[in-house]
Amino acid sequence: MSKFKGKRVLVVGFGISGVAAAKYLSKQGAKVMVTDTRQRNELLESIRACEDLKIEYELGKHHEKSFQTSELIVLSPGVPLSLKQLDFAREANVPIVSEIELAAQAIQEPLIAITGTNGKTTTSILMGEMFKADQKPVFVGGNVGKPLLDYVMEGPHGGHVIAELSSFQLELQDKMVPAVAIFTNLEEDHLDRYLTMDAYIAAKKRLLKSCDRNSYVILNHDDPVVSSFAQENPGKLIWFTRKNPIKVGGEFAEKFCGAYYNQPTKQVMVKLTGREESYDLTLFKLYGDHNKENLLAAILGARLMGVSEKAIQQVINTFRGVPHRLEFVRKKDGVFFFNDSKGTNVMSVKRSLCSFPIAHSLILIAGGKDKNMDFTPLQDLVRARVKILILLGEAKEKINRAIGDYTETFLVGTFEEAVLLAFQKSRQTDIILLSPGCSSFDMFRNYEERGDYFKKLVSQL
Ligand code: UMA
Repeated sequence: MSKFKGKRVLVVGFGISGVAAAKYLSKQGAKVMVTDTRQRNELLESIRACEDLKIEYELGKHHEKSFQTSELIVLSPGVPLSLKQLDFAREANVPIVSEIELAAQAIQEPLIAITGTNGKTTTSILMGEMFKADQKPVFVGGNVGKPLLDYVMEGPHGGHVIAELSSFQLELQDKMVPAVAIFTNLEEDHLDRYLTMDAYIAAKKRLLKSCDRNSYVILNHDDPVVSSFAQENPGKLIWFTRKNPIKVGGEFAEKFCGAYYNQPTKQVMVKLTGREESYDLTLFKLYGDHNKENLLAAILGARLMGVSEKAIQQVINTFRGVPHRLEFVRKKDGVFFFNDSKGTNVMSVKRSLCSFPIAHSLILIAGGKDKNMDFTPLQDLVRARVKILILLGEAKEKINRAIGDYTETFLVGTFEEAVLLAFQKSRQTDIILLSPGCSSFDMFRNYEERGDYFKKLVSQL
């Protein structure tokens, strides 16, 4: 019998994650109540997804009493732990878990968990493609958009589970023991939720702490914060780096176990056992050094879980990228349009700006909802690479104060104006790049909706 049978469970937040939790628990016989600050008419999609289940709703507001009287609370990742109603639950000793934690307790298959500030979605999807190319069953979910509980409900595939995990999802993670844990990089993000960078890093580190001695821990040697995790690593340490370890020298070179990019030959070299493998990147289509890092991490995860060299090379040759991450949209009158709507923090904008050959002039469209970010680190790059900066959204004034003086800058009111102005100001071979550096929630439901809208406007030009 399910341990949830007859239990009064409160699901907080009724988005993608909350719907999966409500469905799963209801099917397990729990008495599920869902609470969301949004009104019924704003949640119709979620309600429809659960219409054949017996679920109670408390919408428009979170009531303290429901938090006190439940036997279990499942918190959506977007709901902060500082929500005051949760204090009533804590006082009443009601356990608070996440959808990810519920899934981790049910998943029996090897779990490959991927976290970091940037690159985790591309790494997850790229690695998933490698498994598929090798005919190995795989589920790719988590922050990438598919709840892990969907996998549990669909029934096990008997393969591997690749989970992209955000800091929000890791905050309540407790019992998961990954077969592989990957840390792509750690840079400033979500400082509207975490008061300090240390608090953000601590949330990410929960993944490291959940590893045991059998877990493979894959760290980015080129990232100072991530590489410092090696000191606390409980598992088997594997590195990836864009530099040849011989150049780093010392013990790192002698004992190197992992993957690196060999610039002169344009090859990825992998050394996990005595034998060194190489992968040719001549046909690899993704722009930017950061995508080489994502590829290195994906190859390691796939190889450690038994994916063949042939399947990996096949994916390297054919993978065309992930929507909304430096996605090529269209060439119109000699001008190239790229959608990087997933660029929701300053470092990801930086990476995207660095990804294009210097010969192109860039017109950057940025702005959205600020996450308490410092935009000044973009100053030099904007001066060097951005011909025109077009700002919009809630954060436009703040970004303008930080970087507006470093290139010709325009502030606009709508996306339509932004796209039109960018196109009017462009010349042949220019690149028009949407890379907002902010979340989308001031104007859109999510970054996908923002990116899709940008692509629609571009296609109508
Ligand atoms: N809500 C409340 N009370 C609150 C706050 C929110 O009721 O105090 C409600 C909102 O009204 C809304 C619901 O909670 O109805 C939204 O929940 P959510 O924000 O947790 O979003 P989901 O739709 O459940 O999607 C979540 C992840 N969202 C966030 O972490 C913000 C999705 O990541 C993830 O794909 C999905 O679960 C499935 O795992 C998105 C994301 O933006 C892509 N992630 C951040 C990022 O990548 O930067 C971390």
